[in-house]
Amino acid sequence: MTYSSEAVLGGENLAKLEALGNPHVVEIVEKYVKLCKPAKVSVITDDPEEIAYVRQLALDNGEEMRLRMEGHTVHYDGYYDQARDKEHTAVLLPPGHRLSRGINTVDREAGLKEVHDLLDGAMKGKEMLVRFFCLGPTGSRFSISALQLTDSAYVAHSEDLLYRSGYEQFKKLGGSDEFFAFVHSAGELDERNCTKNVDKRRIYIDVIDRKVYSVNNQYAGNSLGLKKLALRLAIYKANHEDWLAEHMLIMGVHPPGRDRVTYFTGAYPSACGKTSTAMIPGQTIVGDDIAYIRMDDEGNARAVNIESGIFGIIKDVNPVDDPLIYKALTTPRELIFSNVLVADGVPYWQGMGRDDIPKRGINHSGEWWEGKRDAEGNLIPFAHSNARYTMRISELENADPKVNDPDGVVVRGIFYGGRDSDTNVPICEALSWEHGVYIGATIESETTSATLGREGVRKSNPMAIMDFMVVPLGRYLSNHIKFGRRLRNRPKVFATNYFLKHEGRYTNEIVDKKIWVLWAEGRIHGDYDAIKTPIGYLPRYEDLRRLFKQVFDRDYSEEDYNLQFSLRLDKLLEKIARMEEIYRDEPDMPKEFWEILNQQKASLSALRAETGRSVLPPSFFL
Ligand code: SPV
Ligand code: MN
Repeated sequence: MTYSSEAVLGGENLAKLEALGNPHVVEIVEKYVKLCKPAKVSVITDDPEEIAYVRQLALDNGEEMRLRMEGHTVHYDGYYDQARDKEHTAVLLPPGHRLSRGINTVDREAGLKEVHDLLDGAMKGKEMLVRFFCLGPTGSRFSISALQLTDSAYVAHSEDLLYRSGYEQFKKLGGSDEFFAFVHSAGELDERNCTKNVDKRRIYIDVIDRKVYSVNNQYAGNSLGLKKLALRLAIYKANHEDWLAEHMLIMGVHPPGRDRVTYFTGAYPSACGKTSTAMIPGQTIVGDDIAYIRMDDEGNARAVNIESGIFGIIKDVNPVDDPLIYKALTTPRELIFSNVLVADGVPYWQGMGRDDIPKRGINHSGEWWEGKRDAEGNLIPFAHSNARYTMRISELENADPKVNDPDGVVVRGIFYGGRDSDTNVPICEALSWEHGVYIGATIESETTSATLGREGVRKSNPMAIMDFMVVPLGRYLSNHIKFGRRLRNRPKVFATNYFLKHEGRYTNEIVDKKIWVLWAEGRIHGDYDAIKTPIGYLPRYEDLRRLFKQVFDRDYSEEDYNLQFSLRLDKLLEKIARMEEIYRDEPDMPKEFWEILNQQKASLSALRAETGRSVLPPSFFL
């Protein structure tokens, strides 16, 4: 029998599509039904019953399994599909275009052909779900509509937890093609319902046509169109307009004893404390991953979280370090665990603070027992270090009341941070907006043994966004500078470092980030003076001492302060040298970047010559 896409799409589905009054949507859906050849299609509107159908489908088709706790399910990605696949993710590049070093590209025509060949028949025997979402609060000038086609009910279910439904919002497009579209197929599945042909995994981004094609994968960073795939399209759009699309958290900071809230955004590479910053006890969370930022009529920067949920790293979530998330993960609610160990319907993960981890169970490798090795002979840990949880932000006690505000929140401060064991101080304030952009551009992060095998390898990751970059870096950084200059009320920028070490040990406790965040908030309101140094404004000992006492009832010693806030001149100069090397051949860098770099280099070198040592207490500047 020949395949009839018309028959499969059917009258009811088509009627739902046509009700949108958008011929582009109908065209895309028809095109990919014809190509992917699903056995069944379900167009899902914002109707809760239809959304519940998707959730049930993920259980029925075995992509998710129920856990003992009500509402909890577990999903497994294939053993080799546990993280974003940078190698097979590429921007489709038209002839004559160039991107920066480090950004994967493939020729647009060739890439389109390759991925369409892979999608041909990819949904045979499966059900295609057609979903409509809104990136950002509905009815907001920030928001972008998104169309998702996928044969994975897990993907579609995750998107229900992570994004706002957008079928009705699509009607407001008035037939325009100003929306993002994502075509995903998990491809052929194995007996565990995991993608079989991961070697044919491809994620191709077509910024010209505002579409992303993703095939032969399930891990959310690869498969969920609305997450990092949409971020790439948004970065392109923002950089051709006048706004910012960023890999940033958004949080409300609430200083103790004061009746005010100050909103911050923050960029940190993966696994460097972004979610845990947004979740600092006593503060409120707007978002933990992606922000769109625009200027309002008063010249403020305003941010919205384009998501409404968290796809968070579960490793090290325990009652001491992440009490709110831990509580959410251990009480009934709609929640998907991924790649954790399950025994008797109970999930276990690394660093959860329990010492009764079972020696057998099911994990990302299938049936697991202590001592099990993979095909390469490596011991398989009981849970993957990138195991995750997916849940709605509204489930959290500390959800900010403005989470769904169509006007977003006014951004008064921006944090940048990486994993840095020996160079930067725990917190300092940029000397200017341009210096703030420089701080973001020079983020470096050390790899952790959990992810890459070798610990402590520094990688440059400008604005923590390099994995998603689809425009030349120089252009992106110039746009940042321009964006801030247009603002009447420029956010203050802060560099954080939660990972400073001395003689192999962290100089701070995990919870100390709360102090840095509160100090930054106070700076915005003029509560604290600061010490001006070439690398930025540093906190004064007295202010931190008082904050530590007030917040943790801890005596913060001057000795600790000197250790943490000394300028490691040699290390700072080494970092500048690395940046010179990395950026030397980068075309169209903003001139401000080089001015600041050269200025810092000169001041730090002069200090080095003057003091003759690599460590300098900040009191030197008083
Ligand atoms: C990150 O790695 O930055 C994440 C998770 O937020 S992923 O969806 O994989 O991008
Ligand atoms: Mn992220």
